[in-house]
Amino acid sequence: MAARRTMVRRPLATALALAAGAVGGLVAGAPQAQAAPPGGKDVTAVLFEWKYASVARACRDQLGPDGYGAVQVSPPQERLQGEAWWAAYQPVSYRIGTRLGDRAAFRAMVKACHSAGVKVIADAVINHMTNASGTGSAGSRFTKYDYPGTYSAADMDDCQASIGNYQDRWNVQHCELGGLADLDTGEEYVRGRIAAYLNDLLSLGVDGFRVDAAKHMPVDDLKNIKSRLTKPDVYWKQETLYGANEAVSPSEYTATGDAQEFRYAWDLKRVLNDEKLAYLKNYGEGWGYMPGSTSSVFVTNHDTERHGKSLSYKDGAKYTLAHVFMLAWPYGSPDVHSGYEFSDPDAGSPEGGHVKACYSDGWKCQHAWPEIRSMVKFRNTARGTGVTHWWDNGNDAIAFGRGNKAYVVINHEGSTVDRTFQTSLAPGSYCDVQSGRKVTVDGSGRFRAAVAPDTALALHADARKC
Ligand code: AAO
Repeated sequence: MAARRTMVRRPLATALALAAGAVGGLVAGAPQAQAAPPGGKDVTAVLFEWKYASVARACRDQLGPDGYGAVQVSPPQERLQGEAWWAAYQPVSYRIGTRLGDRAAFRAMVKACHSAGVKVIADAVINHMTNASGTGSAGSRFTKYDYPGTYSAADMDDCQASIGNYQDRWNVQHCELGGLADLDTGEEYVRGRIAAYLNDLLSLGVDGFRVDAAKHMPVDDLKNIKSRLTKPDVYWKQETLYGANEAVSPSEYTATGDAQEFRYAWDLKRVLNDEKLAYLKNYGEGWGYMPGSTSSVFVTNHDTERHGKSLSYKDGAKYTLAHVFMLAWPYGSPDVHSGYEFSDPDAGSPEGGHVKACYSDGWKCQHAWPEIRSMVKFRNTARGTGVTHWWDNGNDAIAFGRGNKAYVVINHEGSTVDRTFQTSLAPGSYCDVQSGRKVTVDGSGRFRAAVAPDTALALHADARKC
């Protein structure tokens, strides 16, 4: 359905130079995609389907003070009307206006988060448009393939069948994901229109994007679109599910930014449920995952917590301990998903996205759980240090240090682990940020502790007193 393609293609070398030159940033040596939102704090809180006014308050009262580097907000573009959360992934136009807030609310949220030292990552749905028809959340009329003022049928991709074969690259990248109207991102007008939307968000102060359904767009198309941005080095986190023997590989996308390593979440569920924490000793590249320097990781996201491929808040201590591990372990750049209770997997966020208070109306506020929020500063303090003094009991109790900056013990056994741990920490008193208890490290870097079943202990150089 594409109009004759008159795109102006940058020679690959130029695009790579642009991409490489632009994304330099955090990784020493060869220019790499950033493995974190710009700046020295690499933990992102994903406030899933939160109203922007509530996000602003969270930035001020929680995320900033707790040391989160960024907040990821749900798609701001006009969407299907309706309460189901997945309406957010059915774009109607690139106008900013949804149940979560209008342009003014979005702008105010970015300002408030920046004032709190928190960067803003917008979830960007740019692979497709809705397959429904009607009036959108900002008042635009539309039908499938015709979105007046944004796209017409000529801008849709060449295949109007649903994706049915992940072993066929053309099928995955030109047909319709779940029947959603696939945009021809190889076409000049579409590339320009997407870049204009992203540049509009950049003009409102956005610091990065979560690129939805990235693997359904050829890397070259995304490179081209990114090169048109007013900030080509913007943080670019791509949703790319790994699939064994699939035609499209997530690692292709690290040429333009970070790629999400889904196996991290899927395998963590298996290890916490059925295997041994001791297996985590080489977690990351040692398990065949993509390089941590350009990988985005999470324990769960809004899809996996619903279809069961990862742990979820319903898994209790396993879920909490998985977060303690993720935030203490130096692989990748972590997202902490913060959602709401659900029994109906389609249910939208409570109260239209308004968060009166954490732990009310069904809001889970995982980002604020003491065991999780305390590990954000642990991670920030340990940044740049390697793993030292790994210990495990051959089963479900592990411990490891991060240079001379931090040390963590994670006990997923059914009994208390009571022993002396060897660290590289300076002697003195520390606060165990998990329990709030005082721990003393002796002159040889050792401390004795009894760590109860399904709990953790975490010390770091910036928490000497409780
Ligand atoms: C759907 C229909 C619409 C309908 C709507 C309402 O498409 O026609 O109107 O329901 O009934 C979300 C919902 C969808 C919903 C959509 C729009 O989840 O149900 O549409 O909103 O309302 C693929 C994509 C990936 C995508 C995922 C859902 O690659 O990008 O499907 N995720 C994003 C968002 C998601 C959103 C969309 C995209 C759409 O995060 O919330 O959808 O914007 C394999 C492939 C993956 C593939 C999965 C699922 O994964 O590799 O690429 O993801 O299958 O189809 C093993 C395998 C691995 C497999 C994995 C599955 O690990 O190794 O290969 O299991 O988890």
